Amino acid sequence: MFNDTVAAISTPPGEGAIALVRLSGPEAVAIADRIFRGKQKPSGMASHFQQFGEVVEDDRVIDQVMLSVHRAPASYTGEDVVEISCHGGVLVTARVWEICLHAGARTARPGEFTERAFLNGKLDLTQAEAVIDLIRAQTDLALRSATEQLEGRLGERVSQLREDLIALVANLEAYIDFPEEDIEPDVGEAFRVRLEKIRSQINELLATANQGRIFREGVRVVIYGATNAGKSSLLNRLLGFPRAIVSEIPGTTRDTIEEVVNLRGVALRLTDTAGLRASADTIEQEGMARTERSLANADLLLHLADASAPRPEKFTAENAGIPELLVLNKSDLSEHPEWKSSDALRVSCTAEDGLAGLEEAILEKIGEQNWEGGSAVAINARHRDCLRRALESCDRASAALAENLAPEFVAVDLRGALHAVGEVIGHADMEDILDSLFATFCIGK
Ligand SMILES: Nc1nc2c(ncn2[C@@H]2O[C@H](COP(=O)(O)OP(=O)(O)OP(=O)(O)O)[C@@H](O)[C@H]2O)c(=O)[nH]1
Ligand SMILES: [Mg+2]
Repeated sequence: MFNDTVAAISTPPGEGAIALVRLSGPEAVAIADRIFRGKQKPSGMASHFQQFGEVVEDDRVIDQVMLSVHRAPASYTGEDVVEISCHGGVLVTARVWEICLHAGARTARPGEFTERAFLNGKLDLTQAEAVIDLIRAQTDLALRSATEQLEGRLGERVSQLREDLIALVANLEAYIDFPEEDIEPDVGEAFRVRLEKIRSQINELLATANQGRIFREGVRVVIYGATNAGKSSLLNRLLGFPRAIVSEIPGTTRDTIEEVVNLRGVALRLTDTAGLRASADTIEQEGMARTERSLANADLLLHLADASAPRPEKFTAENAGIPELLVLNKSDLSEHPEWKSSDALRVSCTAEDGLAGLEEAILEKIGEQNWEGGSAVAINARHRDCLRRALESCDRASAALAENLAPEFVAVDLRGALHAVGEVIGHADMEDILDSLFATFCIGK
């Protein structure tokens, strides 16, 4: 528990109909008593009720407000929380907040309310992260994923995994520490099976990493092709505004340009790239090197070609495994015979033709890859890092077991795995092993 009380303006800066000033900590209610004048003192109010009144400073009324009290532990942070809804002017809101500070609160750091919620056990770490994801979500899909994470779906799966590991470690350590107790260690085949189950659970979670990245950042769609094919024109069309410079001079785009569009609830992180051609210009060469890097990290490629020109040389791209759509632009011009048998999509950026069909095709590809997702439980980069370390530790434990090393070696690796899994949800693990160990083994006899 914290012994200081923090205050912050919880609504975004700027003018609004209402702004919220929030206090959290042991002194929250006492501070509210000092600054608020209403029918009842905040300290006399029932939890989760609101009251109309005034915020005053030296008997001067600063604003008329609604104030609510949320008593520990049934509050967002798990501490006493007071929320003051004031009139949303920039100055008046700042005054109310300052008065809270004068009355004994300290300025809250960014994220401190959620940090306190986590440290007071109201949320696990995945849920705290979901709060940020929820606020930042730009599409329905990202929102759904964040909501499910906030509800604790990911946290539950990781907790289950962690409990399985704790049981395994506890069993092994009981065997090591108390040989005279004749504990049947679950070693040999049964132990291996349990460890294998844990490894496959970790692998299942790791497999959601790509999905998680797509939920949070969007599908990386890279437009590439020969110079002058109309790549920048296509980016502008899909965005709906002229973001990139378009010109008839080949080699116009030199840097990669990235923008996010929301295509029916799916976020697309669209990248326009420098056109590919042989060039002696060092800046253009750097641009093409950037194109190559974008291609390597893409989820979906849009290969754009000029329908009125012959097929460019080296036409097939070497981006193995990344789904790709071939798009022929400039369909308003007469098509070059070389494209005759091609089943590529035809569009015209200038005549605005075929673009709805292209959007359809992009969504279809995304559907094929299952990126719009059945279950929205998906890990983020931090979780992936922890889980990879956990898997490595499990692999080492497996190897130690296979080599018939002393159980101490296996235990050390399993503890490493447990620690890494605990990091996902923000758990210290020592006590839990002891609890589990003592629960299965009567030490006091
Ligand atoms: N006729 C016709 N011209 C187009 C179409 N789309 C783009 N253009 C023209 O093609 C030229 C090149 O367009 P850009 O969008 O700059 O091409 P780019 O692929 O980005 O070119 P670089 O950045 O140089 O690689 C411009 O003059 C555009 O106006 C189209 O659908 N039809
Ligand atoms: Mg361009």
